[in-house]
Amino acid sequence: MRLEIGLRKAVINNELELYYQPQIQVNTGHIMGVEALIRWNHPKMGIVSPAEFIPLAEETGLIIQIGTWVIETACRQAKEWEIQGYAPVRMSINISARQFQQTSFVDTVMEIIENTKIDPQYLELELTETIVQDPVYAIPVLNQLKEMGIKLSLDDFGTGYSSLSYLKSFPLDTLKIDRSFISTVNESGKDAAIVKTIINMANSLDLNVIAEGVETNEQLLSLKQDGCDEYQGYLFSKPVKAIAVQELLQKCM
Ligand code: G
Ligand code: G
Ligand code: NA
Ligand code: MN
Repeated sequence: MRLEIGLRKAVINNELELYYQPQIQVNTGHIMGVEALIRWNHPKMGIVSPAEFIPLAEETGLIIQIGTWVIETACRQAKEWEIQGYAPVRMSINISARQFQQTSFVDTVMEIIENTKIDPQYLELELTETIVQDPVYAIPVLNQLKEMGIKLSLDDFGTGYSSLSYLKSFPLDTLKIDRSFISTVNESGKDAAIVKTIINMANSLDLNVIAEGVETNEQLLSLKQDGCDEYQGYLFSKPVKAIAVQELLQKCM
C-alpha cells in the first residue's frame, strides 16, 4: 500500500528515469539499438527495481500513465540523439499486457510519434508472449502498429506457450532469446541446442534474433558460431543513463 502511494507520487515528482541497454551486432560490434528500462529513484529507498514496481503498476492501473511516460520519454531521447548528430539506432520499449489491451493504445503511440517526430522505423515495441495470448485481439492491433512503420519484437522468447504459432501469425520483426537459455549455453547441451534451434528458425523466418543476458565471451562466441544477429548483456554494457549511451555511441558506430 505504501509503495502504491509512493508510485503515484513518483510519476508527478519526476522520480522515474529511463536507462538504456545497447543491443550489439554480433559480427561488427556496432550498436544497432537500445532497450529502454525504467528505474524508480525513490527518495528514501533509493533505486527500486521495475521487477518490484511494474507488477504493482499493472495491478493498480498506474501502468497506463507510466507506460505512456516511458514511450514519450524514450522517443524524445531518440529524437534528441538524432538532433545531436548520432547515427540513428533502434529504440526498443517494453510494453505491458494491460497497456497493450487498452483500446487507446494505438492512438497513444501514434500521437507520441507525431509529437516527438521520431522516425517510426527506429521505434520497436517489445511484447511478451502473455501479451499476445489472445490472437483475435492482438493480431489487428499488431497490424495497425506495423502499418505505422513500427517494429515489433517478441521478448523472453522460449519461456511462454505456443510460441511457434505466434511466429506464423504475428507480424514480428525480432525475436529475443530469453536470458535463461543464454546463461547456461556453455554448460548445458540442451540449452545450447535450444539456442541454436531458435537462431536457425529465426534466420529461416527472416526475423532479427537478439540474445539477452550475454555475460561472457564464451557465450558470445557460441552465439556467433550459431549465426545470432545481435546480443545485449553485461558483457557489453549494463543498462546505463542516456549520457553514458552517448559515449558508447561515439565508440561503437
Ligand atoms: O531492468 P530490469 O532487469 O531490472 O527489469 C526488470 C523487469 O522489468 C524486466 O522484465 C523488464 O522487462 C521490466 N521493465 C523494465 N522497464 C520496463 C518498462 O518501461 N515497461 C514495462 N512494462 N516493463 C519494464
Ligand atoms: O524482461 P526483460 O527481457 O525486458 O528484462 C530485461 C532485464 O534483464 C533488465 O532488468 C536488465 O537489467 C536485465 N539484464 C540485462 N542484461 C543482463 C545480463 O547480462 N545479465 C543479467 N543477469 N541480467 C541482465
Ligand atoms: Na524487454
Ligand atoms: Mn526479455
